[in-house]
Amino acid sequence: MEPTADIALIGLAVMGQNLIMNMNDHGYTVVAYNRTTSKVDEFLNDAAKGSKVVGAHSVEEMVAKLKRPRKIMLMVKAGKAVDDFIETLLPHLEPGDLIIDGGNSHFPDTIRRTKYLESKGLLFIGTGVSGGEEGARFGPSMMPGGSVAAWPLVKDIFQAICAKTPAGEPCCDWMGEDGAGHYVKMTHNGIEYGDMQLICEAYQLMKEGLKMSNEEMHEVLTEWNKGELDSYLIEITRDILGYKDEKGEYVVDAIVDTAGQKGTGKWTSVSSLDLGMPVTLIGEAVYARCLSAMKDDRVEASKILTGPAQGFTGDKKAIIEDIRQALLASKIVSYAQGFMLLREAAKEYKWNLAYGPIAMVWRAGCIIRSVFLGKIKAAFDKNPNLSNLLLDEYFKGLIDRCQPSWRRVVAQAVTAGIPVPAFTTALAFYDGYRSERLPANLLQAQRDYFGAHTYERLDQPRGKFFHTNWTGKGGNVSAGTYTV
Ligand code: NBP
Repeated sequence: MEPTADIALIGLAVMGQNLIMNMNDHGYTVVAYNRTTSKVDEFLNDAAKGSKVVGAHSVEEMVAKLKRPRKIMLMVKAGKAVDDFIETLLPHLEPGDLIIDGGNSHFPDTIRRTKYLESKGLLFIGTGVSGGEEGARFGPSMMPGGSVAAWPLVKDIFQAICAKTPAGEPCCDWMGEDGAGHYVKMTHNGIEYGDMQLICEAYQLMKEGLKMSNEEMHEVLTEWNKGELDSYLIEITRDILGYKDEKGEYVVDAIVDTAGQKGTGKWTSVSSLDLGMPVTLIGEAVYARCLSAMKDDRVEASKILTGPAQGFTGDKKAIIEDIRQALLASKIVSYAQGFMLLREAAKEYKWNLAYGPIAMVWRAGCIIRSVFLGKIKAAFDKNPNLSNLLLDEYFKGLIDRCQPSWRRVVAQAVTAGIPVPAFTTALAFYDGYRSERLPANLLQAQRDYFGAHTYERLDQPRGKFFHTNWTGKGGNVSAGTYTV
């Protein structure tokens, strides 16, 4: 029988099934396969009933149904399952065939898999897919990277099924070599952690500082979502704050205050430390989840440790506007840090990342989609070499405008004893980044004092190192320079 299918998809859980139906809607013939093959029949008799989707009950059958070069997309649990499937597929494929991993894989795995499969004459793509179930079904944001020669093979399919910006541009573009796509997706998730934490801090300030009801906060977020903060996460928070159960009680109030995490925020923070990039807001967002998870300790500590008892003072409406502006300014810092990380990763891993297209890919379909990302895209379109988002005219103007509010909110929160780690770290970063001189001169002196680590001098060329015998007891031998 002549092979007729355009692509195969392995992994019939929520993401896989929805992506298949999305591809089907766009005219592609998809072969569906799953480790537990009974799920193939369930799918064909349920969601895929009446569609062009064909099933396979073995890898041989699946491969036989595919047009050459074969394109096989994995939507399985990240980690060992991906490696196991690659090994299972290998004997059935031939040079030029393509394996795509659409799961949330860690980028070093994607780098390794690209090299491995290319060494066997095959092509590999690791693609971030964002937007959850609904995104997969009706248009996700997609971030593919891997074997460069693989992109033309899937470009049409991916750009057909992905989300589109309000201007109609596809939210899927080639990110770069080997792990670039999964790195960009990881950074997306890290930024998502930051955005969520910032919104939670705004909520805490209104709830604890201003003693506002859910209904009042719901109304405030409804307003926020009409302006500069217009985004998916503000929209769902608005809806959550207004949501009551069948007994007429707010569900949000019944939820235990311990946050879960699946690791992509941690990966982003670890990578930022590896690359020496101060991505402080995402780091604080990860730690805030960790602190929230220490519920029993916090309950104990709350009975022992004290803090100020006061709420906020001042005009409520003005403070709400201050909170909105503090949120916006902190968000700018978070995205500036995220793009700093991408820039450094591009250098380290030799990826040719394009920042405007990355902002465009995140503009719709994904969890961090927002009007704000349109402004980021415009900033990078205007200057593709922009070294930091904070230096773009539009964002500089916004920060200038929001700054007084931002400082007032942080000061009020600190005075009232309300924890706002993301708001405060964003402001500290901003103040650090704009400082010509930081106290690291003293730090270098300390390092030289106890470890003879040497320092550079302001009155001498950079790269020339000096050591002082601070106590008169040490020798003049200095430690070798090294970077940690
Ligand atoms: P899951 O992450 O729950 O994975 C389920 C699929 O993996 C099933 O097809 C299952 O087969 C297969 N699988 C497992 Br579990 N262990 C396997 C193994 N050792 N060997 C072969 N297959 C194995 O599904 P999902 O939520 O649809 O997510 C798929 C991927 O997409 C994941 O990497 C996820 O992180 C990523 N992702 C998910 C979302 C989301 O919102 N859910 C969003 C974005 C990205 P079985 O049926 O035989 O058990």
